[in-house]
Amino acid sequence: VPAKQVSETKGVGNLIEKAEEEGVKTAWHRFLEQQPQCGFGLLGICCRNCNMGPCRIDPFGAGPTKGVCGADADTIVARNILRMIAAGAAAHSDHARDIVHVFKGAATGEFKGYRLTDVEKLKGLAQILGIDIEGKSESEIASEVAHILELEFGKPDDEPLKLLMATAPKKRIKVWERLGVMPRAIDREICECMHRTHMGVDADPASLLLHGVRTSLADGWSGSMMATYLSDILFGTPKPIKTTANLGVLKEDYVNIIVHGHNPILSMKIAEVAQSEEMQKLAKKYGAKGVNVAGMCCTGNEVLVRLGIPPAGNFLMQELAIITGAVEAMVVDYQCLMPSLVDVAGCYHTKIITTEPKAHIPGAVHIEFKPEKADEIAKEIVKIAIENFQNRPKERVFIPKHKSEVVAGFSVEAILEALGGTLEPLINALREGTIKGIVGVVGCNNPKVKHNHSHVTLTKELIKRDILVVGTGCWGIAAAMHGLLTPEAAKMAGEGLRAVCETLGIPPCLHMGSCVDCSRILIVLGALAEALGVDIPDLPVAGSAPEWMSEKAVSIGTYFVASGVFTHLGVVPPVLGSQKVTRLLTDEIEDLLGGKFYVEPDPVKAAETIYNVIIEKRKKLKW
Ligand code: BF8
Ligand code: SF4
Repeated sequence: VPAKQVSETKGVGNLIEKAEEEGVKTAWHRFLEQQPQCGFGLLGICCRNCNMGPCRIDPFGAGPTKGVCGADADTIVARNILRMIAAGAAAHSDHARDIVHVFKGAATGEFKGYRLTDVEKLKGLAQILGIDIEGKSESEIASEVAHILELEFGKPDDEPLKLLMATAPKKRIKVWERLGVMPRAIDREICECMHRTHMGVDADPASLLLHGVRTSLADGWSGSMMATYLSDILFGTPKPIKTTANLGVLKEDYVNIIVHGHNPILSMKIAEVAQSEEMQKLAKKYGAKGVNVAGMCCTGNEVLVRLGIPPAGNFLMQELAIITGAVEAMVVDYQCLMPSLVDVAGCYHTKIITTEPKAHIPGAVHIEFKPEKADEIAKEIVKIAIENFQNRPKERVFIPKHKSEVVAGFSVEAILEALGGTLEPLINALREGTIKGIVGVVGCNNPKVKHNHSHVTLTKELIKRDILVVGTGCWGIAAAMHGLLTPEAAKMAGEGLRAVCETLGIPPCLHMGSCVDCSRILIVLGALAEALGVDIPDLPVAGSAPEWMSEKAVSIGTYFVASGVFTHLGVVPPVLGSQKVTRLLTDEIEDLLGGKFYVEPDPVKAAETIYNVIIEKRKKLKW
């Protein structure tokens, strides 16, 4: 692997070289081994949905144009995309289900390790859900909220999702009603995706994609929304918090524990327990100066925005963290965990600790995390890490020293506070053109793209054009590692945005949290639209996933589009095998929903186009 060229981020190249010297493979090596990747797969025209297949469509029309059952490229591509949306929505929403469970246990007092931290937010949520809170205790209110939210998953009626109705703007709801895509229950829409894509059910690409829209709406405006709301209530609503990011946050003389995955239920506990005096003392007994917790991926974002735990890296850096030789344990829950972690850890002393009944990795140590015994289990895990410090081969440790300053934790509440309590100053800045627009940049890393290059380049190009960038997920960590999340980064912004940031003391790019926190972006969009009396497609805003890879990103992209947002993808989705589906997603869907997908791998060109779209929208608003 050309180590110095695969990433934009300092330290990555050095660790890839270290990996090669030590005979360790990373995602980049395996990506090369996979070349050339299957053309049918890339175009989305292979189907394995029944055992008459697998079937492949000849993209040049010289070979078969239909599968054994008669499904053509349009049907196959649409079905495959729908299954991606189903998986993405399932991941976000199942995560939400686990949080509701803990929220309920915290409310009743059953789960002693958790409590209701943000009671104001709880009351606000209860009220928008139509619960009368007068004279009720916190615990009663929370139990009623939990009851409504539990039903979001599988309520049997055809009424729309309650949380969506409570949070989405009225004008949007009308659009969805007209199209017949109002989601009824989260599990039901996901289940229906599987049913429709079973052999011999829905063959119409438009009908399939519309159900994809419905499923993604269930994710964004209910599943993910719920995960964000309840995580805030349990662990506190994020406020701007300072820390550092990149591999340099690992400490040579300390026991290093990395929390990786998505659910804060585990990571918040590990962070809390690791920082306890008892554990710090124990670490000293084993010859370390203390215990140091660092984050990876979205659970890293959860503890970053609430506790200021420094992220050691984003998705493509999970193996590299182990390759430093300085990590005693990587504690994981679910999603975005490379099974290779165990192989890499096998070359060092690192223990991979899986904790979720739904996410085992062969070769890992499995310690099941149970919320009723949260403190005990977290302690057991932290102890394993501490005891493992003595096994660290010191001569093999190499921690790149790079790290950047970060200010993260811009929840909607925090943004409002920075603005002085209302959206008015932001709306005025937008109207006057001091800020031209707002773009939500989100999503993963993908070895098809130079690591973090598209995230960073696109972001810089946007802020240069006076566009405020907000975002989540692995983008947030990329931006953090590249110094884009500090108030000083305002110097990289255009004159207008720079002045606004300097007045408010905020960065030109606002880190809003993990991927389920894309729901925070939806709330901002809804609030802006309602304040201006327009619909989301009228706003000078856009979305982008410059380096996306996961099925969750497909669901997010789809609910952005369905919410009326012009959405850029920096990596080509597997749809090009069907002109019809490609046209639907990148063009015709706009007439129905006001948003559409735009695919452009070059981040500079993408920024230019996004800017032009925003200027067009401004013109229509007569701004
Ligand atoms: O949920 S951005 S690589 S860590 S999928 Fe995964 Fe993508 Fe990172 Fe978070 Ni989101
Ligand atoms: Fe082939 Fe149709 Fe079966 Fe798919 S569902 S594998 S296209 S026969």
